[in-house]
Amino acid sequence: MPDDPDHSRYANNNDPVQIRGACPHDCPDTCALDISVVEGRVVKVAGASDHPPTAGVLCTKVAYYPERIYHPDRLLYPQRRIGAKGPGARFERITWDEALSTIAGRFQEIMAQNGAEAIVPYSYAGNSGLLGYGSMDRRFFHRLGASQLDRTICASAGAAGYWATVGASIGFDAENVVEASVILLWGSNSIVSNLHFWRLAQQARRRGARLIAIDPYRTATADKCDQHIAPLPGTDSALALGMMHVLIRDDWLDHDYIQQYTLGFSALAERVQAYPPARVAAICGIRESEIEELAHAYGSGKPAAIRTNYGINRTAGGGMALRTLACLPALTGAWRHPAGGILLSTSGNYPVATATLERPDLLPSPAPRTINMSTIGHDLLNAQPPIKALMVYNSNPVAVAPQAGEVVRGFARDDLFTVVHDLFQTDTADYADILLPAPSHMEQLDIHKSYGHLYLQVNRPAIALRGEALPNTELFRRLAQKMGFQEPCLTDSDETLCRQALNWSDPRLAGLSWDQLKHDGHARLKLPTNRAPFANGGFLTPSGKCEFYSTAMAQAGLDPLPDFIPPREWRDSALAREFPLALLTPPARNFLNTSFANSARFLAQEESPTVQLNPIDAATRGIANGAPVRVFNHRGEFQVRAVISDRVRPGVAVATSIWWRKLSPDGRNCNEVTSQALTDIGGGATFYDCLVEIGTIQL
Ligand SMILES: Nc1nc2c(c(=O)[nH]1)N[C@H]1C(S)=C(S)[C@@H](COP(=O)(O)OP(=O)(O)OC[C@H]3O[C@@H](n4cnc5c(=O)[nH]c(N)nc54)[C@H](O)[C@@H]3O)O[C@H]1N2
Ligand SMILES: Nc1nc2c(c(=O)[nH]1)N[C@H]1C(S)=C(S)[C@@H](COP(=O)(O)OP(=O)(O)OC[C@H]3O[C@@H](n4cnc5c(=O)[nH]c(N)nc54)[C@H](O)[C@@H]3O)O[C@H]1N2
Ligand code: SF4
Ligand SMILES: [Mo]
Repeated sequence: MPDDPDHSRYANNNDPVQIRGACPHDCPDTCALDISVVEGRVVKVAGASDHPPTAGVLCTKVAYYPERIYHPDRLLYPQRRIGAKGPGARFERITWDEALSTIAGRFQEIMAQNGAEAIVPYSYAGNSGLLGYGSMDRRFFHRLGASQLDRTICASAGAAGYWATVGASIGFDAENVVEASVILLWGSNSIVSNLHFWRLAQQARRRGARLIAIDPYRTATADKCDQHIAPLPGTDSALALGMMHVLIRDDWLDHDYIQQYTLGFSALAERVQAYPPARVAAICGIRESEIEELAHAYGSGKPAAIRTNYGINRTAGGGMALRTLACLPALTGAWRHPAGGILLSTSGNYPVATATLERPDLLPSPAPRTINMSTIGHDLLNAQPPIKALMVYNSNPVAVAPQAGEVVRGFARDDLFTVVHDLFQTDTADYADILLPAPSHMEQLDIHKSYGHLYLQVNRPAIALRGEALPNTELFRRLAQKMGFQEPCLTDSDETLCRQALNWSDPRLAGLSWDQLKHDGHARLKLPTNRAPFANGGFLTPSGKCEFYSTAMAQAGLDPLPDFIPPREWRDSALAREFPLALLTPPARNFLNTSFANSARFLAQEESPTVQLNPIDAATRGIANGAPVRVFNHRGEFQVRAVISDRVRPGVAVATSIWWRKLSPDGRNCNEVTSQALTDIGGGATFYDCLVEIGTIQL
C-alpha cells in the first residue's frame, strides 16, 4: 500500500467511520468533506460543517460522489489497446508490470532515437491536490528530460494580467464580503462555478448589499442579482476603462490612496480620456446610462467588492481584461476595507514549497523546450522536433482542448505513443496505447489549497484503492524505478510529500504542522480574519504599489497601461460577416469540465447539448425552439438542440459545456469550433473568442 498507513484502519470496518476529505476538483470552493464509510465502502459524502467556507453544503455533483467512486465504468486495471485508435477503441487487460515495462521500453527507444524532448507530459487539474496536481510526476519528467508543459488552458492569462497590476494572486477574503454594500459579479457565474461565494453574497444582500452581474448572458446567477449588465464578450476592459473615465471625471476617487499606494495615475487618467461612456457603450453593446450608473454604484458603494473569475480571461485580450479590472479598487480606495477590493484568486496566499515538490533542479541543462497545452493539436501535428510520446493524466484533452479537429488528428497519429491515466475511458483514453487506472481522491492521501478561500484541507484516504488503481504519485514512483532512476527523491512516500508540500516555517502557517493538520482535517491560514490585504499598500508588484503604469510590461514590449484589446475574431471583418455570432461555452452546472459528464444522473439533469440563442437570431435563421442545429465555422462544426431564449443577447450564442464527444449526438463537441489562438499575455487559451454561424439540420 503506497499511501497513508491509516488506510487499513478504515477498510473492512463494521462501524460507520467518519473520514475527513477534501474535494479534489478544479473549483474555487475546495470544500472540506465528511465521508462516511461502512465496511470499507463510502456510503455518504457531506460538506464539513466546521469548515467555514463549506458550511456543511456541497454542490450536487459531489453530494452524489459514491456514484462516481462505484461507477460501473471505472477503470480498475491496466490495459493495452487492441485494434485502431479512436472512438470505439478496444482494450485488453495487462499487468502493471507489463504496462510499466512497455512504457519504460518505448520511452527509452524514443530517447535513443529522438531525444527525451520528444516525450511530453500532458496534465491539468483533474486532481487539484498539491500531490495529485504536481509532485512526483514533475520530478519524474524533469529527471527524464521530457519537454516541459506550459499549463495555460484555464487561468494563465488572467493571472498574468492581475499580477501586472497587483503583483500576486491575492484579493479580498471572501468571508468578509458579507459586509460589502455593492458586489459586482463580473464574469463569474457563482451559482454554477463558485457556489459558496454565492451563499456569502446572499448574506451581504440580506444586509442591504446590491448585487450586479456583468455577463454577456443572463446566467442563473444574473437572474438572481439586482441588476444585470450584458456587455459583448471580450469587452470588459473597455467597460472598466469607461467606469474609470466616469470615476475620474466626477472625482469619485480616493486621492490619498492613489497618492500613497499607486503608480502612474496621471498616465491612466490620460488613457481613460479615450474611453468616454458613449464610445464604451458602442464597444460593449450596452447603453451609455448603464456605464454611468455602474460607475456611480461602484464609486459610491462603500465597501465595494468585485468578484471576478476566469470567464473574462478567455478572449484575445484576456490578460489585459484582468489587468484593467484590477485597477478599479485602487482608484476608489476600496482596498481600505476588508469587504472591498477585488478577488480573482486566493492561491497566492499559500506558502507552497513548489520547488521542493517539483524539483526543477533535476532538469537537464539546457532545459528542454516548453509545449503550450492550449496548442496541443497544432503541436502534435507540427512541433519540431516532433512529439513522439504523450503521457496524459488529470486531463481529457481530446474533449477540452481547443480546435478539436486538430487535436483529434494529432492524437490519431499512428507513430505517436500515448499513455492515459484516468478513472474512466474518456475521449482521450480512446487514443491510448496503454490505459492506466487512477483512483478517486477518496482512495488517496493529499493536501489541498484553494483559489477561493484561505483554508488548507487534508484529504485522507477513506477506502482502499479500488481494483488495481494507483495514484499519480505511485504511478510515477514505479515508472521512475522501471527507468532505473536512482535519485532518492523519486521514492518519497505520499506522507513525505505532504510534509514537503508547504513551507511550515512561514508565518502564515504559524503554529501549524503536518501532523496537526492531518489530525484536524483543515485549518485557516494564520491571516487576520478582518484583513484588508492592501489597505496600506504593500502590493507585490516590483514597485510595491498598485501599478496603473507597469514598467515590467513596457520592458516586455507591451502596453504599460490598461487598454482595450478587441476580441481577435471580430477584428477580421470578413470572418465576422461569415460567422456573425459570438459563441460562449461556459460550464454546465452539473458537469465539472468533462468530469461528471459521463454520469447518468447528471446527463439526465443537463438533458442534451444545446445552444441558446436570442429570438431575433433564431428568426432570421428560421430556427425553431428545440430544433436540431449545427454550430459551425471555418474550423469545424458540432450538432446540438436550439434553445430560443432572451437570456442571450442578439449576436451571442451560449452552449454550456463540456460534453464528452462520444456521448454527443454527432460524436463531437463545442471545441470543434474553438480556436488555438492565444491571449495577449500568459499564453492562455481563447475559448470565448470564437465566431460561429448556426444553421438548421435537414433530418
Ligand atoms: N459546475 C461547474 N463548476 C465549475 C466548473 C465546471 O465546469 N462546472 N469549472 C471549474 C473551472 S476549471 C473553472 S476555471 C471555473 C470557471 O468558472 P469562472 O471562472 O466563473 O469562468 P466561466 O464559467 O468560464 O465564466 C463565468 C461567466 O463568465 C461569462 N463570460 C464569458 N465571457 C465573458 C466576457 O467576455 N465578459 C464577461 N463579463 N463575462 C463573460 C460566462 O458567460 C459565464 O457565465 O469554474 C470551476 N467550477
Ligand atoms: N469550450 C471550452 N473548453 C474548455 C473550457 C470552457 O469553458 N469551454 N474550460 C477550460 C478550463 S477552464 C479547464 S480548467 C479545462 C479543464 O480540462 P481538464 O483538466 O481536462 O478537466 P476534465 O475534463 O475535468 O478532466 C480531468 C480528468 O482527470 C481525471 N482525474 C481526476 N482525478 C485524477 C487523478 O487523481 N489522477 C488522474 N490520472 N486522473 C484524474 C478525471 O477523471 C478527468 O477525466 O478545460 C478547458 N476547456
Ligand atoms: S465541486 Fe466545488 S462546490 Fe462542489 S464539492 Fe467540490 S469544491 Fe465544493
Ligand atoms: Mo479551469
